[in-house]
Amino acid sequence: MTSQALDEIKIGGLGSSRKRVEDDRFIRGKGNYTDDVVLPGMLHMEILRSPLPHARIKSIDASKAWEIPGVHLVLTGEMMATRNLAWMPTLSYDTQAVLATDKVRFQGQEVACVIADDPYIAKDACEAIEVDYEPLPPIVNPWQALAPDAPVIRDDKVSQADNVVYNWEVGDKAGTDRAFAQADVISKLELHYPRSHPSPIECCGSVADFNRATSKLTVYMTTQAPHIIRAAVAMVAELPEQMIRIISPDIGGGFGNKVPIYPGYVCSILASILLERPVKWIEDKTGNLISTGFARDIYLKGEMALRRDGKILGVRMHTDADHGAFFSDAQPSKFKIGLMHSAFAAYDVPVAHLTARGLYTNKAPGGVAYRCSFRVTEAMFFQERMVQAAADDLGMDQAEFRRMNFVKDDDFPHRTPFGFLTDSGQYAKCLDVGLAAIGYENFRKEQAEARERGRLLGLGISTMTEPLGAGNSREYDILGIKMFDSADLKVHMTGKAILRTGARGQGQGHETTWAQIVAHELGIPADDVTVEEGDTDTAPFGMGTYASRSTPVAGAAVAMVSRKIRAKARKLAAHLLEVSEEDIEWELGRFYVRSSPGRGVTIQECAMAAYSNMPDGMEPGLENTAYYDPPNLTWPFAVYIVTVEVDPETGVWDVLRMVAVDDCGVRINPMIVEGQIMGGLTEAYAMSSMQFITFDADGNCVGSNYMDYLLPSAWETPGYELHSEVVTPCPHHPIGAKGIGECAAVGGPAAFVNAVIDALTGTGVRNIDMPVLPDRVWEAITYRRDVSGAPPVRQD
Ligand code: MCN
Ligand code: CUN
Repeated sequence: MTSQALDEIKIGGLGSSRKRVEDDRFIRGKGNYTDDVVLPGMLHMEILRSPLPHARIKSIDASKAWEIPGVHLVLTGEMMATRNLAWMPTLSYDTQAVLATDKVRFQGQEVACVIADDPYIAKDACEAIEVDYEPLPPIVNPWQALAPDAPVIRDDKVSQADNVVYNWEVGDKAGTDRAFAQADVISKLELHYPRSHPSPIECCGSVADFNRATSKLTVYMTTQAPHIIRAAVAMVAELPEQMIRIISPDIGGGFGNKVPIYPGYVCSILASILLERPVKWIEDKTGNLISTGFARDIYLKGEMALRRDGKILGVRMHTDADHGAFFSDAQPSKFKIGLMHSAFAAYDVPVAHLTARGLYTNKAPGGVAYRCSFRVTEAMFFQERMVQAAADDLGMDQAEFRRMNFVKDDDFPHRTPFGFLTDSGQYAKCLDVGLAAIGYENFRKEQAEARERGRLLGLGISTMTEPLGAGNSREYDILGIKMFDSADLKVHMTGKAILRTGARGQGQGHETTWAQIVAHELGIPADDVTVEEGDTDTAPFGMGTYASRSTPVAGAAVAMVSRKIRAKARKLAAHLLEVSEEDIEWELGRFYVRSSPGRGVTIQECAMAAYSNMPDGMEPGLENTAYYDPPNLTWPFAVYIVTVEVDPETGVWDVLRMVAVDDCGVRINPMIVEGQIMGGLTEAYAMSSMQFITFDADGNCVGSNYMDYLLPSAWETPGYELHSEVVTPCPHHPIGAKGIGECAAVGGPAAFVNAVIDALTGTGVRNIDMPVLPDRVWEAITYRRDVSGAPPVRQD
């Protein structure tokens, strides 16, 4: 008797490059985004934003706005204050103004809201509001924030006498000092990782609908974490949690931008409660670019203690992070600077010390989220730029220096210098695959020859390992809510199923890939499994999608709930086959009798029996829920290698080739994984080459539109050569998968910058801050000096 197991690839199981089912509606323009939601009697809200970065509000006169026909409500900070809603708590234990009362603290800050019959009336009415500002000096970088005579931005907080948000440290200071005392060579580098913005195609928005008759509040909103919002609304607005329904419909890209809670959400909810009508708020592009979820904006002073032969003896890092006016990081770790201390996790560094300082400035709050796993992007960028500088200082080969210092394959589990526990990886193998693909030795020869003819070629290597997953619940929580996730699977009598999770995809393809895990575990074809996420009334409680945690946590829950279903189906099979459960074997899609493999029942037959022919005493139905609390984070690894040619006359640089070797363990859907990598690499290329959103000396946001803040089109985007041959399954994940959603955006930027710096070998230039714009490269080449990108930008 040969096996009757189903062909896993054919049913769309693990490893199948199944087409994305959600794309069916997306490419037909049939997605259902927040702005598509239209409710009877719905009103529209617009926000009046501050034109000034720092000013005292002397008065707000909204009387002219109230007089405009079609205006239903004007909300100001003063009115919010009467309901104790002028300020809201942030996820980082700070407070943030919902609508400004005392001062405005960044350009674009929310000052008032108008709710009207349509958005145009609301916008006109916003312009009719008269605000009398008394300008204060703006602070646009940490050095200004630290100056002894700096104005205190957060004078609303009694205990705040300066502009320091936090001082934090981790590692072994004394041990690190000893390592530096013994070093043959000390390599130093100062860097700025500039502000960047996730800029999803869809901006933020909400439609709040409070029904006085039922007391139910339904909010459609662009959130990556609907259950957290429900809990926050319940706690802050003191509404009963079962009366709150958060629906996160289709999301047009999140990239971290849709993790935080924004004033617009709060105001639309309050307006709906006051007016007893649905209220829609849809942010415009400039509003999105100037006021929401910035990332990075952090400075590094890095030092490496090195032995002459190339061994890293110790690492010292100090970071100054610019958090803007409110510390509103929506990140789930207990660490003030997120997971910055994941730096050097892939290298065998005996001892390290990190100090981190956070500063308030007159900029939009942010600093944390953008395809990042919470500062890991900065950690890996700093690490790989420092590693390149160290190899250069030692006169060592870039690849050799990395290989020599990598954690070895048999050194796992490995305690990183800052205390994480990594569990698996094949770092040297990934590097070898990358070097072979790019033709490393050949390129180095070509580079030397080209240089003799005045052509500048460069090669940049970057590696990354990322702590992906958040939780486990022991170490990760949001305001005390533990980090785990969930899946709920209902198998109907005809063998079709619906799966819901506590995650909320924003384009990552969850509707496709979760069904593949069910297919792998149960043999139910993926096409027979509908996946639904984002509605708190139907989905099991979960922490949402960020930190590439969906596969590590919710994806694991999908496997676990499928196994629960299989365990019950096995009992049903035994009943149908009239044998005892111990005599039953499983192969994909089918249970059979061990002694007589031809006698079997399919999973679909078991499903039917669960509703029509269950054994006496068995609870009917075939449904279950699993909550999954992972024992550790997952640790994917990647090597990115870029070659470039720099034009010495203009500073323009072109990417010649880019090779990416990603090891994210078992791949559920190889095509989707490749899409995630290509998207991340494109964002990395954009950040390193062209994206410029900064502040001038007067605190004006430069780059608050897509003429200035550039998104690369297919024309600018280089081609990528992806390699998938290194697979190190995650030892603790039920299907061996590790996260992938952010890896390329995390590890990519340093590869591009390292390549340009490598092309300038011999000029003495050690750093050009991102974005590595042609004029910066030209300046570096012409004046043989480093080029810093720290604001305020020069006025010349
Ligand atoms: N996957 C897989 N095999 C693996 C790992 C993942 O097939 N070994 C699949 C997953 O099933 C999922 C996708 O790849 O369909 C991404 O999975 P995962 O790495 O778990 O990441 P998340 O689903 O948690 O997505 C979050 C991550 C983050 S934090 C940002 S930011 C980001 C990113 O995803 N935002 C995105 N990628 C994005 N892609 C799109 N299109 N839009 C965004 O907003
Ligand atoms: Cu940090 S951006 Mo993603 O984790 O949503």
